[in-house]
Amino acid sequence: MKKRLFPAVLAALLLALAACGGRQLPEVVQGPAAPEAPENSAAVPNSPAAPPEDAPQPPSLPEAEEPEIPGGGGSSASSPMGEAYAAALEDLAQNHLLPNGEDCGFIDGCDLSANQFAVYDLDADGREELLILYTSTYMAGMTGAVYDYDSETGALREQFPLPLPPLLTFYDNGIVQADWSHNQGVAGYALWPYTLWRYDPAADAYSAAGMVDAWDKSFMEFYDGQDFPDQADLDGDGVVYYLMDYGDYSREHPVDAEQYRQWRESFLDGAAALELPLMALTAENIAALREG
Ligand SMILES: [Ca+2]
Ligand SMILES: [Ca+2]
Repeated sequence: MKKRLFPAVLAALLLALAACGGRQLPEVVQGPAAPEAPENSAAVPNSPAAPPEDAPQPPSLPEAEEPEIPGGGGSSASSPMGEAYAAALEDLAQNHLLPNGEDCGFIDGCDLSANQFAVYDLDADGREELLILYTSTYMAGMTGAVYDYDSETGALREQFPLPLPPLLTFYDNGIVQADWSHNQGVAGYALWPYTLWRYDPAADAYSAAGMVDAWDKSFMEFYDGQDFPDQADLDGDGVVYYLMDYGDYSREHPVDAEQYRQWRESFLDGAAALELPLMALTAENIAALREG
């Protein structure tokens, strides 16, 4: 059987390229074994069965902006908070340590400036958080994290209960879409699975609101002991969705596109994605945080 490049691997390669500027990362970026694929559904270039143009693309990191607007709003500059964020970023750039002291697993030779940060009021609580998107490491170690500054203790506090893959979209109503680092199931090109997180003002933290995966029949008709659930595919497009509570993965209850749309809208409610002032992790950009 012809070897197939799975979306999971594509995303992994994409992240690795983003992290290391084309430097080859061998087995470490490929993740666990992916399911077998039909012979003719290859995603390699020039394949007759290449995905349609409107198929979801493996997630990628957005481009960092030019460094003329450090701080993304500026009010943190020269403040104790800006100083604390700058110190944390220095520790990240120089010692490869996250603000919680964890080692990032920096891979020698990776381009540090491919990592990104932003200082921005992500949760609309009136204070700017520090967002870190760290990719100069193995797939499993790539991290997206949000830190708030505690003005009483001077410490940084993580706003997510765990590190996430650095594939985050922040919406202006406090919802965050966190794309999974792997698309190893049978969603094919219909959907990139993700978890939605919701900001809780009372806790000043994000909590998981739900997650979604899909099954694309054109990708695979039989999987994991199951036939594709045609009875749930009401619109007949060969795609069904699985709406799940966080941490409770199950393919027991397939639904169709309309129910998925309603589910997503129940969280997003017309919210718009924030355009974040992402900066490359460079000494200049960190210094600019201090200098204001
Ligand atoms: Ca905030
Ligand atoms: Ca369908």
